[in-house]
Amino acid sequence: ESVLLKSKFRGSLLGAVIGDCTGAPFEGDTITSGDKIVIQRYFDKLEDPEFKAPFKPYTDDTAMTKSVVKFLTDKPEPDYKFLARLFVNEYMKEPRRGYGAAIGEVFNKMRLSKFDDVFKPATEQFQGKGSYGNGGAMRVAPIALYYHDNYDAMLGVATKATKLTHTNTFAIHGALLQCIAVREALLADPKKKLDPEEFVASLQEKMKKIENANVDRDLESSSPEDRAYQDKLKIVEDLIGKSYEDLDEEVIFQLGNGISAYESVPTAIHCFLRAQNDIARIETGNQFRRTIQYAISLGGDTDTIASMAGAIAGAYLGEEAVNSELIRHCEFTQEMTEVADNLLSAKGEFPK
Ligand code: R7I
Ligand code: MG
Ligand code: MG
Ligand code: MG
Repeated sequence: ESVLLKSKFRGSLLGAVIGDCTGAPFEGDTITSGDKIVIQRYFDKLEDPEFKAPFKPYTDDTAMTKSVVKFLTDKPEPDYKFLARLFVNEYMKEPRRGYGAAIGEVFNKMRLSKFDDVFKPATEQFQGKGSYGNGGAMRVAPIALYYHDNYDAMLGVATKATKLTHTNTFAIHGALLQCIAVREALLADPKKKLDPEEFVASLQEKMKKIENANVDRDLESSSPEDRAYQDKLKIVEDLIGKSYEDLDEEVIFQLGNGISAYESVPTAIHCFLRAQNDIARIETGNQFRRTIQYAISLGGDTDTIASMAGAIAGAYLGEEAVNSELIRHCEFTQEMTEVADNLLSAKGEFPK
């Protein structure tokens, strides 16, 4: 039992960092069919034991994910001021890790106010509407792993950890959806074939509860759509099992591939589900690689969508599914394995 959990914790955090590192060179790109061949070769090389090259560096997605792990492992109770400091320290140390264009403002305000009210700066983003970026969702996996057996605590901590930087309802609900997806994947038996319809149905039911609860009524929200993610998940459901020629374009059109949570979290979930089966022009027998390679082949916010899809796939499949050459070619993967183990042992030490 705990052997499986250890493998799944490692798999999920490795998925997050490998998706980030391998996706980052393509961020913002529109991917043509020629580019898909390039991406196929790129992954073939990354899996080749003979291939020598400097590792692929990680970006803000991983920088913030590792801070979230530290927040969970280093304190007996959730301490959001501590998490804010970790985010800011990481950002000050390496501001060129590809952070979202607006988030530096939040960090500067936190620092200048000496972390007085760490939740305030995020509320001031985008004329008080709060950022709808996917920055909350991209770093949420450790919270799903840690709190997988305490669902309500998981949602509470994921909400607050997101609100340090993102207060728009779309960003918060997107982070919760990603968190729930990682948890469901963790709880699924990797030896049994996953039922995509069942997986989506469970997410739909949970998002319905969240979107109907209107706990966020008091939040400033740019567009208070109460069914936003339920509707997106209906599209994810409708896409299951489809495999016609223009499917990628349809996925991009209907689900999106952008930096908003709304246009990336449902897409990441779709990538995880579609990669349960073979995908045309993605030549690999490895489901973990297929998930990440497919996510990148959609273009747009490739590092983040691949990172989120990788975190879900890794939580389902476990560490054994991850090619060791792929691990070797990405930055911070060795450390992330240790960090995953710390996260699991902290869970025993401080049962929150
Ligand atoms: O969400 P965030 O942390 O960015 C994460 C993304 C990932 O792709 C990373 O890999 C990295 O590349 O960036 O950072 P934010 O700056 O809060 O949000 C990202 C972007 O979304 C912003 O810089 C804006 O371009 C856009 N955005 C908005 N635009 C208009 N109105 C977010 N919220 C709004 C808005 O309300
Ligand atoms: Mg990034
Ligand atoms: Mg970027
Ligand atoms: Mg990105």
